[in-house]
Amino acid sequence: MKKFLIILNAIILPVILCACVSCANFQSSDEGHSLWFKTSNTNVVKNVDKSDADTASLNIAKAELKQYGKSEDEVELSLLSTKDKNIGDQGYTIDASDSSKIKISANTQIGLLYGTYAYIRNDKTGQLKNNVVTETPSYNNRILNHWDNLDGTIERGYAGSSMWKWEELPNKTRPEYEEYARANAAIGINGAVLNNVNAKPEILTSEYLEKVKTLADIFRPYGIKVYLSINFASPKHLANLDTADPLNPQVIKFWNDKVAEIYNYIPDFGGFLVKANSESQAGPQDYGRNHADGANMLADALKPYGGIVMWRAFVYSPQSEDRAKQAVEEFQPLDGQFRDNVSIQIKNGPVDFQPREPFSPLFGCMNKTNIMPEVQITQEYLGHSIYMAYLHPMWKECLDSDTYQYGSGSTVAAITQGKLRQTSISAIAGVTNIGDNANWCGHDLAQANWYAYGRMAWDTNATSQQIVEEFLKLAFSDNEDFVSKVSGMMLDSRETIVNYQEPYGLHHIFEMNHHYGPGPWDVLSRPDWCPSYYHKAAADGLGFNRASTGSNAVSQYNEPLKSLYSNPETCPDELLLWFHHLPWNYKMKNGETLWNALHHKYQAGIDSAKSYIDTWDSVKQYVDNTRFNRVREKLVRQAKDAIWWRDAQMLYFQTFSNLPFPSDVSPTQKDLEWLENFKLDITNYEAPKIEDLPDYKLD
Ligand code: BDP
Repeated sequence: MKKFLIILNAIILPVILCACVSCANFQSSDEGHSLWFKTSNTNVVKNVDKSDADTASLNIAKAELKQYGKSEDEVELSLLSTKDKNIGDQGYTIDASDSSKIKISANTQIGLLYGTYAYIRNDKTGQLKNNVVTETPSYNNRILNHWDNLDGTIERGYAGSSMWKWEELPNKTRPEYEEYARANAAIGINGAVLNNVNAKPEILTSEYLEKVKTLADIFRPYGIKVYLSINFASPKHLANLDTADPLNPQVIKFWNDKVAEIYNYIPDFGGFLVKANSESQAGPQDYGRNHADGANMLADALKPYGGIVMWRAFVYSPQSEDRAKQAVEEFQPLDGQFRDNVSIQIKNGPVDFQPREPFSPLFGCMNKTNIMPEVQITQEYLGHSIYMAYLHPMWKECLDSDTYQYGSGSTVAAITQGKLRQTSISAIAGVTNIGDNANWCGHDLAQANWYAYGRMAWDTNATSQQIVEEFLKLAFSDNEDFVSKVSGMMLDSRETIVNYQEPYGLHHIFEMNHHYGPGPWDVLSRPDWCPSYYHKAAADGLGFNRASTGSNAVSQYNEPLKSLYSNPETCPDELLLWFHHLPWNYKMKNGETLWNALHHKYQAGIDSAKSYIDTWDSVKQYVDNTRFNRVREKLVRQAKDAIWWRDAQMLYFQTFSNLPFPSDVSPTQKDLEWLENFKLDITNYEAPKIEDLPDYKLD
């Protein structure tokens, strides 16, 4: 018997233990639905009493701690009776100096909820410090923009259909609504614009407002306010007025009445997001008025209730010689004319969410107007839900950019957070990548972008590395080998996409119908929708001349950037062809010709994309099979696409450069004629099917 026990100890137990250790590395195969919670069992939280607004958020916080296995003796939540100014109305203090009795305190319930999520996150990811930490958010309003249409499609959405089942609401709700709210609260997101910026007037009918109210009621205990995108011509569609002129008394009355109705349904409604006079949307310019006239009319209607207007600066017209200049041209002259409850919502770059753009110069030239950044979480220009692209480095590049508006240190983040001048709105917006797919975001690793957006909006100083490591530990595994390998490839992924799609400042060279894959040759009805408008490939070279000899877009930047960007010798390599048109044999800083340097960047992109497959294979043991296989299939496709991009761009450019491919790059697999004739049959509401993509081989 004893002998048997010894054998058991020596052989069998280690095997069992070993099996359990490797079990611990595996997540339950829930198709990634549980996001950063590791378990989709949310019953404890769902079943808490949320009927009383004064205790609902606190009850959720308590339930989260319970679900995490902590008693009230181990972690104490205290609502401060004397307000602590340093904490504000969203912040919290975590006192972990005594690890047997953690104290979380805040001025508000929602502060306690955020503190609870932060405590759990820090504890799970090994970041809990044995001291007292107070945290407040970088931006007060951390908003998701859903580009969801009322018919269930999502503009530029690649994770299925809209989560909002309008046809079922308000009578039927889905568990996902609350799961969504919880997932957001856990990363600090506190606002959601529910519908597409290309808005249908119907969203403002009472029928829809009742549905919106139902969602708002579910989100409220999690601290999430609801906002709506509006169609500027709504008074014409909904009230049969023959105008939507913002100075017309009947139009003003329409909006005042509508806003009163909305607040009747939703007392804490956040406000409106407006896309006006952009891409055929109605706007004040249709009536000879300007953006301030339009925004202020809406702002006045919202003001008594505390609502805000987020007025988008995404404007361009076919007449403009350089689309990149138009936002500054239209908005800068209006600086100081906007109400204090208006914020101008500015895309990170001056064109349109390209894999790399310089920051929009509009961030550095408004002195008396609230402005806020808009980033894109959905991967419209970065491979939809097929490419692995961790986007935090791209957004942070913009937020950390120095505009020099008030001297050195005038970063986009500091300006938009109101650190350098008086502002009355502190907000940031991110266009979501969420749909009704079981894993929410299409690509399992694209959840990292939703996560990173929330964490960044809360803390703009957190590094890309810290955030991706947190995500991987929370959503996959905290195994060190796994985290270091996968975070490495994710941190690198955006630059890899820049390299194989549009290196050295090239931009907007997509198949223009759906923005997936290359289309440098595309010809469309509007010149500013054609790739050739942006790359300007010709016998004499490549790139857009935005220096003083060209469109002079450089003049919209403050010194020293204006001089730096003006001269190709000092312009950063990564923005070279954004600002300059240069000969094919232009000598680059590294001594290569432009032609060869382009080749080598594409090749670097191809090589990195291929290497991600090996990296992923090397962590197979830490990932459940479902997610492992799904991600792998996409990584393989991404590497093939990298070659496709190179073939298309460089063979097309070769028709102008007439130069040979260098001998040290991998061979092309398709010819130009084949590539030009290849067409993907998809709309701007879906990602392509992998089997429909060009047949490429990886060696
Ligand atoms: C572009 C998209 C388009 C959006 C537009 C916008 O291609 O679908 O409607 O931005 O931001 O990137 O309004």
